[in-house]
Amino acid sequence: MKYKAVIFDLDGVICYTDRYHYLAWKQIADREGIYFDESINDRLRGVSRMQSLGIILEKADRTYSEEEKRRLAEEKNQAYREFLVQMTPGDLPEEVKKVLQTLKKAKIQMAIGSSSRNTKLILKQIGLENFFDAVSDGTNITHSKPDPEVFVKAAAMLNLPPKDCVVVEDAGTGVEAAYLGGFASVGIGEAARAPKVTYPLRSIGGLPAILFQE
Ligand code: B16
Ligand code: MG
Repeated sequence: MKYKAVIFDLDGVICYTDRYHYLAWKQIADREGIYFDESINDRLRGVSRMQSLGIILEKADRTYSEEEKRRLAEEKNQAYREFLVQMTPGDLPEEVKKVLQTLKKAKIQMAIGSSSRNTKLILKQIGLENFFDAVSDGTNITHSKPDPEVFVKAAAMLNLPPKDCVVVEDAGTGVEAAYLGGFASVGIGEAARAPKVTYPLRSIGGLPAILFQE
Protein backbone atom coordinates (compact mmCIF):
# COMPACT_ATOMS: atom_id res chain seq x y z
CA MET A 1 0.00 0.00 0.00
CA LYS A 2 1.27 3.48 -0.89
CA TYR A 3 0.34 5.04 2.50
CA LYS A 4 0.43 3.66 6.04
CA ALA A 5 -1.78 6.29 7.64
CA VAL A 6 -4.54 8.81 7.01
CA ILE A 7 -4.71 12.15 8.83
CA PHE A 8 -8.26 13.50 8.76
CA ASP A 9 -9.30 17.10 9.18
CA LEU A 10 -12.36 17.23 11.45
CA ASP A 11 -14.77 20.09 10.62
CA GLY A 12 -16.24 19.44 7.18
CA VAL A 13 -14.54 16.05 6.71
CA ILE A 14 -15.53 13.74 9.61
CA CYS A 15 -18.69 15.69 10.50
CA TYR A 16 -20.55 18.84 9.51
CA THR A 17 -19.56 21.07 12.41
CA ASP A 18 -18.51 23.62 9.77
CA ARG A 19 -22.24 24.49 9.63
CA TYR A 20 -22.27 25.23 13.36
CA HIS A 21 -19.15 27.43 13.06
CA TYR A 22 -21.06 29.42 10.43
CA LEU A 23 -24.24 29.74 12.49
CA ALA A 24 -22.35 30.75 15.64
CA TRP A 25 -20.29 33.42 13.82
CA LYS A 26 -23.45 34.63 12.05
CA GLN A 27 -25.15 35.29 15.41
CA ILE A 28 -22.21 37.45 16.50
CA ALA A 29 -21.84 39.26 13.17
CA ASP A 30 -25.59 40.06 12.94
CA ARG A 31 -25.68 41.42 16.46
CA GLU A 32 -22.65 43.61 15.76
CA GLY A 33 -24.13 44.76 12.43
CA ILE A 34 -21.25 43.25 10.45
CA TYR A 35 -21.87 41.79 6.98
CA PHE A 36 -21.13 38.03 6.93
CA ASP A 37 -22.05 35.35 4.40
CA GLU A 38 -21.17 31.79 3.35
CA SER A 39 -18.33 32.89 1.08
CA ILE A 40 -16.66 34.81 3.92
CA ASN A 41 -17.29 31.73 6.05
CA ASP A 42 -15.35 29.59 3.54
CA ARG A 43 -12.26 31.68 4.33
CA LEU A 44 -12.55 30.60 7.99
CA ARG A 45 -12.12 26.89 7.28
CA GLY A 46 -9.03 25.54 9.03
CA VAL A 47 -7.95 28.88 10.52
CA SER A 48 -7.91 29.52 14.27
CA ARG A 49 -10.74 31.16 16.21
CA MET A 50 -8.94 34.50 16.64
CA GLN A 51 -7.82 34.59 12.99
CA SER A 52 -11.42 33.81 11.97
CA LEU A 53 -12.60 36.79 14.00
CA GLY A 54 -9.97 38.97 12.30
CA ILE A 55 -11.39 37.99 8.88
CA ILE A 56 -14.97 38.75 10.02
CA LEU A 57 -13.94 42.15 11.41
CA GLU A 58 -12.55 43.17 7.99
CA LYS A 59 -16.18 44.14 7.21
CA ALA A 60 -16.74 46.07 10.47
CA ASP A 61 -17.08 49.85 10.28
CA ARG A 62 -15.13 50.44 13.49
CA THR A 63 -12.09 48.97 15.18
CA TYR A 64 -12.38 46.61 18.13
CA SER A 65 -10.08 46.61 21.16
CA GLU A 66 -8.18 43.45 22.10
CA GLU A 67 -10.52 43.01 25.07
CA GLU A 68 -13.62 43.30 22.84
CA LYS A 69 -12.13 40.78 20.41
CA ARG A 70 -11.41 38.35 23.22
CA ARG A 71 -15.02 38.68 24.40
CA LEU A 72 -16.49 38.19 20.91
CA ALA A 73 -14.37 35.07 20.34
CA GLU A 74 -15.47 33.71 23.71
CA GLU A 75 -19.15 34.41 22.94
CA LYS A 76 -18.84 32.72 19.56
CA ASN A 77 -17.31 29.69 21.21
CA GLN A 78 -20.16 29.50 23.75
CA ALA A 79 -22.73 29.64 20.93
CA TYR A 80 -20.78 27.01 18.97
CA ARG A 81 -20.55 24.66 21.96
CA GLU A 82 -24.32 24.88 22.44
CA PHE A 83 -24.62 23.23 19.04
CA LEU A 84 -21.89 20.70 19.82
CA VAL A 85 -23.47 19.40 23.03
CA GLN A 86 -26.59 18.50 21.04
CA MET A 87 -24.61 16.27 18.66
CA THR A 88 -24.94 12.49 18.93
CA PRO A 89 -23.35 9.47 17.18
CA GLY A 90 -26.16 9.94 14.62
CA ASP A 91 -24.26 13.02 13.42
CA LEU A 92 -21.44 10.85 12.10
CA PRO A 93 -22.40 10.58 8.40
CA GLU A 94 -22.97 6.97 7.17
CA GLU A 95 -20.47 7.43 4.34
CA VAL A 96 -17.74 8.53 6.79
CA LYS A 97 -18.57 5.66 9.15
CA LYS A 98 -18.19 3.12 6.34
CA VAL A 99 -14.84 4.56 5.26
CA LEU A 100 -13.51 4.51 8.83
CA GLN A 101 -14.59 0.88 9.29
CA THR A 102 -12.99 -0.16 5.98
CA LEU A 103 -9.67 1.47 6.87
CA LYS A 104 -9.69 0.01 10.39
CA LYS A 105 -10.18 -3.48 8.91
CA ALA A 106 -7.25 -2.87 6.53
CA LYS A 107 -5.10 -1.87 9.56
CA ILE A 108 -4.40 1.60 8.19
CA GLN A 109 -3.47 3.97 11.00
CA MET A 110 -5.74 6.97 11.46
CA ALA A 111 -5.27 10.35 13.10
CA ILE A 112 -7.08 13.67 13.42
CA GLY A 113 -5.37 16.90 12.36
CA SER A 114 -7.71 19.76 13.26
CA SER A 115 -7.22 23.41 14.19
CA SER A 116 -10.16 23.18 16.59
CA ARG A 117 -9.77 23.45 20.35
CA ASN A 118 -13.13 21.64 20.61
CA THR A 119 -11.90 18.47 18.89
CA LYS A 120 -12.11 16.18 21.94
CA LEU A 121 -15.67 17.30 22.72
CA ILE A 122 -16.78 16.71 19.12
CA LEU A 123 -15.19 13.24 18.97
CA LYS A 124 -16.90 12.32 22.22
CA GLN A 125 -20.30 13.55 21.00
CA ILE A 126 -20.14 11.52 17.78
CA GLY A 127 -18.89 8.35 19.51
CA LEU A 128 -15.28 8.44 18.24
CA GLU A 129 -13.59 9.34 21.52
CA ASN A 130 -11.23 6.34 21.46
CA PHE A 131 -11.26 5.54 17.76
CA PHE A 132 -8.19 7.33 16.39
CA ASP A 133 -4.54 6.33 16.88
CA ALA A 134 -3.57 9.97 17.40
CA VAL A 135 -5.32 13.33 17.84
CA SER A 136 -3.46 16.51 16.93
CA ASP A 137 -5.62 19.60 17.39
CA GLY A 138 -5.85 23.27 18.31
CA THR A 139 -4.69 22.51 21.85
CA ASN A 140 -1.23 21.30 20.77
CA ILE A 141 -0.28 23.79 18.05
CA THR A 142 0.93 27.38 17.94
CA HIS A 143 0.30 28.01 14.22
CA SER A 144 -2.92 27.11 12.42
CA LYS A 145 -3.30 25.96 8.79
CA PRO A 146 -1.81 26.73 6.24
CA ASP A 147 1.13 26.13 8.60
CA PRO A 148 1.78 22.35 8.48
CA GLU A 149 2.37 22.07 12.27
CA VAL A 150 -0.88 20.24 13.09
CA PHE A 151 -0.16 17.51 10.50
CA VAL A 152 3.56 17.28 11.30
CA LYS A 153 2.63 16.67 14.94
CA ALA A 154 0.00 14.07 13.99
CA ALA A 155 2.59 12.16 11.90
CA ALA A 156 5.09 12.34 14.78
CA MET A 157 2.45 10.91 17.15
CA LEU A 158 2.04 8.00 14.71
CA ASN A 159 5.84 7.63 14.41
CA LEU A 160 5.64 7.98 10.64
CA PRO A 161 7.31 10.34 8.15
CA PRO A 162 4.97 12.62 6.12
CA LYS A 163 5.52 10.60 2.93
CA ASP A 164 3.75 7.62 4.55
CA CYS A 165 0.64 9.66 5.42
CA VAL A 166 -2.14 11.17 3.36
CA VAL A 167 -4.14 14.15 4.66
CA VAL A 168 -7.89 14.46 3.98
CA GLU A 169 -9.14 18.06 3.86
CA ASP A 170 -12.17 20.17 2.93
CA ALA A 171 -10.27 23.48 2.92
CA GLY A 172 -7.75 25.07 0.57
CA THR A 173 -5.70 26.20 3.58
CA GLY A 174 -5.55 22.57 4.78
CA VAL A 175 -4.37 21.29 1.39
CA GLU A 176 -1.70 24.01 1.37
CA ALA A 177 -0.64 22.97 4.90
CA ALA A 178 -0.35 19.33 3.81
CA TYR A 179 1.76 20.32 0.79
CA LEU A 180 4.07 22.51 2.90
CA GLY A 181 4.57 19.63 5.35
CA GLY A 182 5.47 17.13 2.60
CA PHE A 183 2.17 15.20 2.76
CA ALA A 184 -0.01 13.98 -0.10
CA SER A 185 -3.58 15.24 0.19
CA VAL A 186 -7.12 14.25 -0.68
CA GLY A 187 -9.32 17.31 -1.23
CA ILE A 188 -13.10 17.12 -0.97
CA GLY A 189 -15.57 19.97 -1.54
CA GLU A 190 -13.84 23.27 -2.34
CA ALA A 191 -10.47 21.64 -1.44
CA ALA A 192 -10.80 19.46 -4.57
CA ARG A 193 -9.99 22.64 -6.53
CA ALA A 194 -6.98 23.66 -4.41
CA PRO A 195 -3.87 24.13 -6.60
CA LYS A 196 -1.66 21.73 -4.61
CA VAL A 197 -4.17 18.90 -4.10
CA THR A 198 -2.84 15.40 -4.89
CA TYR A 199 -6.19 13.54 -5.17
CA PRO A 200 -9.34 15.62 -5.81
CA LEU A 201 -12.45 13.72 -4.70
CA ARG A 202 -16.17 14.38 -4.94
CA SER A 203 -16.80 12.78 -1.57
CA ILE A 204 -14.94 10.85 1.11
CA GLY A 205 -16.42 7.54 -0.08
CA GLY A 206 -13.69 7.43 -2.76
CA LEU A 207 -10.87 7.38 -0.19
CA PRO A 208 -10.37 3.58 0.14
CA ALA A 209 -9.88 3.24 -3.65
CA ILE A 210 -7.02 5.77 -3.47
CA LEU A 211 -5.39 3.96 -0.57
CA PHE A 212 -5.75 0.47 -2.01
CA GLN A 213 -4.29 1.36 -5.42
CA GLU A 214 -0.82 -0.05 -6.06
P1 B16 B 1 -12.35 26.24 17.48
P2 B16 B 1 -10.62 22.06 11.18
C1 B16 B 1 -11.13 24.48 12.22
O1 B16 B 1 -11.24 23.10 12.24
C2 B16 B 1 -12.34 25.12 11.56
O2 B16 B 1 -12.38 24.75 10.19
C3 B16 B 1 -12.21 26.62 11.67
O3 B16 B 1 -13.30 27.24 11.04
C4 B16 B 1 -12.15 27.00 13.14
O4 B16 B 1 -12.00 28.41 13.30
C5 B16 B 1 -10.98 26.29 13.80
O5 B16 B 1 -11.12 24.88 13.61
C6 B16 B 1 -10.88 26.57 15.30
O6 B16 B 1 -11.98 25.99 15.94
O7 B16 B 1 -12.94 27.61 17.58
O8 B16 B 1 -13.32 25.13 17.78
O9 B16 B 1 -11.06 26.10 18.26
O10 B16 B 1 -11.31 22.32 9.88
O11 B16 B 1 -9.12 22.29 11.17
O12 B16 B 1 -11.00 20.73 11.79
MG1 MG C 1 -12.13 21.52 7.83
